[in-house]
Amino acid sequence: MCAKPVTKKTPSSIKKYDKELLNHFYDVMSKIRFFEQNIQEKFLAGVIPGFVHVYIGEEATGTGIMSNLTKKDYIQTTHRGHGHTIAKGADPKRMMAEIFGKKAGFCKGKGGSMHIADFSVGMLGANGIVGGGYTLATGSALANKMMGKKEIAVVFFGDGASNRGTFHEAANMAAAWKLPVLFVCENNQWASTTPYRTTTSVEDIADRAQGYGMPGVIVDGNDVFAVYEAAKGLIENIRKGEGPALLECKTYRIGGHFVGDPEMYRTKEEVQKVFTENDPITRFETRVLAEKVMSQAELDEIKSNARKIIEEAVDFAMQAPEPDPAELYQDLYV
Ligand SMILES: Cc1ncc(C[n+]2csc(CCOP(=O)(O)OP(=O)(O)O)c2C)c(N)n1
Repeated sequence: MCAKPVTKKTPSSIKKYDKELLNHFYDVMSKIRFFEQNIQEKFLAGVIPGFVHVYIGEEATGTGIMSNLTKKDYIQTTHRGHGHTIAKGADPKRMMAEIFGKKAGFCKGKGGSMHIADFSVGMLGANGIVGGGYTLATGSALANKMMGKKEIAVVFFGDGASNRGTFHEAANMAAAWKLPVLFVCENNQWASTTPYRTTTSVEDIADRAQGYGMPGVIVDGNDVFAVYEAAKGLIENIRKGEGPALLECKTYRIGGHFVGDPEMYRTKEEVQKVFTENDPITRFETRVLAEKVMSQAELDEIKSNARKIIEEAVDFAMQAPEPDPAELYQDLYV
């Protein structure tokens, strides 16, 4: 039996961070925010087909974790996976084209928002099936172990998904076979319209790590520095062959469950309070300026470059050709 989960605190100082990593954190979080804001706007204008779930408010978790990975490490993400995919290094133009249903998209426009994959950066797939990623990530970690590779697999899931049986099956197998997997629960407090406390038997989802004999860590998911450091420690141990771990990032879903959600189940004041007091991007800006590790001019330059890249991705997707109907039945089986 492993010990109770520990809560990893924010570093007392960020002066030791090198400039490149600070710039990277801000660049990735800004790109994710602009990407999602553009998606919201275009979806509500009726330009994007299907259904979209945005990652606004959760940018620090994906960014902090992915900053510890290489392109050869694998990730599996969810229906809310645009942010993870950007943070893993996928091209925003091809992502945007996929979401717009265009031929230039990662899946030739046939997958859409919930089914983007880019194997070239180790992004094995988003998944419309809640809890669909655990066993795939565990399988890819098993493959890596059998082939003697040092790369790991990371699977992202929500608080709602933590109650699926697939979590328990994959966690047990990963722990029993000491597979190189990091289970990352992004506890954004909501599963669709349901607050997690009404459906979940434990106070902290990280408590479940003990049941499988793996380390569990809890971290403030809106603090990119805390997430980065918590993930770093766990990933170092996973790479050494010590087996899987569970990281619970406490965050908040600032957007509705899906774009267009009337959000009858919570108040506007609740969401506004989080946005005002706990937005991960504002918190980053406030901290780097207070500790004088970045200047306002540097932040402005990174932000305007990120905005330009995302606007170019939108233009690319708007102008990209539609898929040819004759290709409808191609690529269904591989
Ligand atoms: C197996 C399965 N059950 C139900 C759904 C419908 N559904 C889509 S998202 C969602 C809520 C997921 O909540 P959570 O795992 O906390 O992720 P979040 O949306 O908060 O990121 C549900 C129930 C589904 N897609 N797949």
